[in-house]
Amino acid sequence: EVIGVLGFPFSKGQTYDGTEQAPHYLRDAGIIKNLQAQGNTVVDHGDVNLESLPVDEPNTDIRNPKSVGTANKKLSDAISRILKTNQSVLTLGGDHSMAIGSIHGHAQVEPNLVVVWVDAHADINTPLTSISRNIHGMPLAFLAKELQEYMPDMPEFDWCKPCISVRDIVYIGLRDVDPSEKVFIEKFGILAHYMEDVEKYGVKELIERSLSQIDPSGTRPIHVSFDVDGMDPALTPATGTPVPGGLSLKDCCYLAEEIAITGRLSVLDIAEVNPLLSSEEDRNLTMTNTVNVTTKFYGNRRKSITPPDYELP
Ligand code: DIR
Ligand code: MN
Ligand code: MN
Ligand code: MN
Repeated sequence: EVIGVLGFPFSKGQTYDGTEQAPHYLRDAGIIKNLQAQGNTVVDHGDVNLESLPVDEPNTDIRNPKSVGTANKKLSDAISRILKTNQSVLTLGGDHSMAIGSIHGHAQVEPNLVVVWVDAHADINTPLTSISRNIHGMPLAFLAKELQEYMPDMPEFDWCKPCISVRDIVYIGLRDVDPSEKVFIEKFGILAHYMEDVEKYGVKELIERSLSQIDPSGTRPIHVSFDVDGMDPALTPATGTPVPGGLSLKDCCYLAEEIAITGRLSVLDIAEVNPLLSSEEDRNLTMTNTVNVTTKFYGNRRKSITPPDYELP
C-alpha cells in the first residue's frame, strides 16, 4: 500500500495567516521520513499549486468564497487523480475548508466512503447559519446531500455536487458546537461523540460502536478528517481556534491505531496546524504530536513494530 502525500497550502477558509505554511513545517518535522521508517512506501506529490486572488469579494458575507472554491476544486481533482493510481492519500492542510475538496475528490473515486470527523467543532454551518463567516466551519454543509435545502446558491462551488449523506458521518471530540449545528446534528441524527462521551465511554468503545453502526459489514473506505484542534490545546497549541478539554494523546493514538487496523484508511486530512500562531516551543510541540498521531494511522504502534527490512547486526 503506497501513501501519496499532498500538501494544500491554504488559509483563506478562516482569518489567520499561517495554515498555508503547515505542509512545509510538517514535512520539515519529518512526517514523510517517519512513515517510511515504519515500512511504508511514500510518494510526495508536492503541494497543490494555488495562486492567490488579489480581490475576493465576500458572497452573502462569507469570506473568500472564490479562493476557497477554486483551491478546493484543484484539491478535489488532485486527490481523485492520486487515488486512481491506487495510492491512499495523506493531505497536509491547510485550514479545514480543505475537507470540501478532499472528501469531494475522494467520493469521485470511492462513492461508498465513510467520514470520521475528529474535531472540537462540527463544521456543518451553512453560509446562512455561520456566525464567523469562515468557510472552514462549513465543509460538511457543502458535502452532505441532506443539507442542500439549507444552502444558498454559491456559484464558486458549482463544481461541488454533494456526495455524502449525513448517515456516513461520525464525529469525535466535539466540544464547541454552534446552536445551528446542534439543530442539524439532532434533526438528522448524525452520530456525534462529544468530549463528555469520550469521558463516559472511552475512545475504545466509541470507535467500535461508530464503525459498526456506519459500516456494519466492515468494507467501506474510510476518510478521516483530522482537525488538530480536536486534540487538547496543551498538545497542539499552534492552531487558530483552540478549545480546552480535548482529546488526549492516548485517545488519538488509540483511534489512529484502530483505524489503521481496519486496513481501509483511504484518505487522511491533517487540518488547521498553524505554525505562525504560537511560540517556537509550542510550534515544535504541535508538529511532534501531529506527526506522532499521523504515523499511528499508518501502522506505527505503541506496542512497537519491526520494520520489514530490519536485520539484527
Ligand atoms: C465555528 C468554529 N463553529 C465556525 N469552527 C471551527 O467558524 O463556524 N472549526 N473553528 O474548526
Ligand atoms: Mn481554519
Ligand atoms: Mn476545529
Ligand atoms: Mn474543523
